[in-house]
Amino acid sequence: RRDPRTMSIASDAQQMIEVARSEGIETVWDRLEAQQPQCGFCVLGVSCRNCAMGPCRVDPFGAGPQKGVCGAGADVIVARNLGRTIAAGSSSHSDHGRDILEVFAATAHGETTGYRIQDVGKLTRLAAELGIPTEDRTTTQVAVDLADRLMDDFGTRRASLSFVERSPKPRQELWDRLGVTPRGIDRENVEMLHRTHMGVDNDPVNILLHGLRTSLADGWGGSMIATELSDIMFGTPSPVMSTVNLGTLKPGWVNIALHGHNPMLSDVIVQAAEDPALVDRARELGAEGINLVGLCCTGNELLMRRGVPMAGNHLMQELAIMTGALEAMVVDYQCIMPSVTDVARCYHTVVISTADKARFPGAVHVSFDPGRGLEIGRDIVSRGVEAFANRNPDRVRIPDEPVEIMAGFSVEAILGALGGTPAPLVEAIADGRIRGAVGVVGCNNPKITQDYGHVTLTRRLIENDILVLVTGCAAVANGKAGQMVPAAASLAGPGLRATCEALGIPPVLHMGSCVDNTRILVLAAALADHLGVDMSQLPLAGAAPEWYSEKAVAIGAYVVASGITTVLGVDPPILGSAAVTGLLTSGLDDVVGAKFAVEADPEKAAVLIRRHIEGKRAALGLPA
Ligand code: NFS
Ligand code: SF4
Repeated sequence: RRDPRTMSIASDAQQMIEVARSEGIETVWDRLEAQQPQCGFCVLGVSCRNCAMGPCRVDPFGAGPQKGVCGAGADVIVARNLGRTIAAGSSSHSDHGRDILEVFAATAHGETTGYRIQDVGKLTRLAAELGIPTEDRTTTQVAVDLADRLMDDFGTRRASLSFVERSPKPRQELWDRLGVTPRGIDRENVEMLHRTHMGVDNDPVNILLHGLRTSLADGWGGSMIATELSDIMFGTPSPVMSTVNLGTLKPGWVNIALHGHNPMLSDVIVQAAEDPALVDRARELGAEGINLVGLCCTGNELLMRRGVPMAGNHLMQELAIMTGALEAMVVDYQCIMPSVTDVARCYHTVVISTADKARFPGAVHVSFDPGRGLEIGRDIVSRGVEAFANRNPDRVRIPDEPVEIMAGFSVEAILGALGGTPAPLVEAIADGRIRGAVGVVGCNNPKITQDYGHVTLTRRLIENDILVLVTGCAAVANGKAGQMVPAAASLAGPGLRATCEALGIPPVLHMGSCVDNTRILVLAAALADHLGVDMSQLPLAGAAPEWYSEKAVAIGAYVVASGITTVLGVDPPILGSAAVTGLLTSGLDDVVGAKFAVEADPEKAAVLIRRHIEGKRAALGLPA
């Protein structure tokens, strides 16, 4: 059997994989093995089931059919598949953004409980930025107008999304010239589905350009709306200490894991868990209290804003239940494996689904309604508390002690730490103390030893004086490895180390959940504007060493379309088309000033990124 050390570098995961085996419970790694060998046509992207004349596949070796029934060759099929993947990812993040926007609008109209405008300053700044009058007006009036304005961004009434204006002028002009300026968030996604219907857009380059536009509608649209309005409603993050890994579960306590993505649910649950009546009930049942932990991006949202401990990233969701110490797993949507209800059946854990658009057979469904936010939050926490009575203490196995992590680096917090302007960071980059910055983002994927890609790449970058910005599951990986506390500055090269020590910050900054990758865009735009250049000229890069999800593809596409070269650690299913592969990994550089690279080995990816950053520095005339 496979050695658990080849499955994850994290000791909590390794120990729980052994538990899974001894209990005979199937995990994501077992199912990946059972799927071998995975379909070679699909791996290369040359299979199509877009219509009922198919399904079709193109023979990558040239001996069999080179066209589908409709006549589509490998280039069109690969481009169409990629386009649909981008649309699915972009739609996921943007629909999350819409959910936040709807709750924000309802809150502005006084129709919710448990929500309020927490960051009035940010509301006012955002409104002013978008030309909404703020003087002599109430918070409510401004919020209503802001909600209206952003609702328009989802539809077809605008020629360009509101936040496109935030990108540097040369980038906006480039997007206009290429015809990829995003017009409406829903519109670009719908248009992608239209274009990839049989017999519509049969030009792979044209499809891919629209793929960039679709992704930009996420990065500078739906996701950015999610981030900005979450900050306004739940607070803009500022540096906070917390803990991470499965050791955050506490043996004598009611443990409730909040898993999924949208902070609008988890935020009211945090409020409900402080309800003295529920805490008393937990004590009555013999527990010491109620312990909330996060998983995946909901966990990141709570960690960033409230310092809630983080139980783990993507591949930890099944293992968290196997600790036998989890009373409830509360889920909303995205990245929640259907298998969690199967694992929960072997324990006393209640899985509670909350989003009407994401139902899980085997879960208890508590339909979320922001009009009764607090009440529903209490109902959910109470179900977790009652489940404590069913816990079997003999089956409780919590591996490891938690590790410390510092989170909360919003752009506002970073600029605040620098004295309100990007100047000190720009100077540190300009004189070479910091060589550049890299966003290490994205998922876990069982095809890669869990966390190895994130932790190794990040380590090599900081050792070489490159500041690392992390989000999503990449952030959790680095946290578990102890690379996200101020003391981790000692792991960094001398220039980065000195800067971090002077500011009291880690060399790896937690910027939030995956929708919060938009914070990285905003920071990149601020640096570019400060220097009077485009983002593509900056010594920056992106990396998704262990990506798995469609959302990650949309993120990669908008990061590249924004001018930041991105390295993937897992092959995207495009290699069956030399034309598409060539465009993405080389030709795109001449079009948007950035491209994709694929490198599975994080040691080699680090070298590739360092070379790229030094190249950008040289082009700007910065010291070697
Ligand atoms: Ni991002 Fe968050 Fe994690 Fe990947 Fe999933 S949790 S939105 S998609 S797996 S980083
Ligand atoms: Fe086959 Fe063309 Fe239909 Fe795709 S769209 S399934 S390639 S006939």
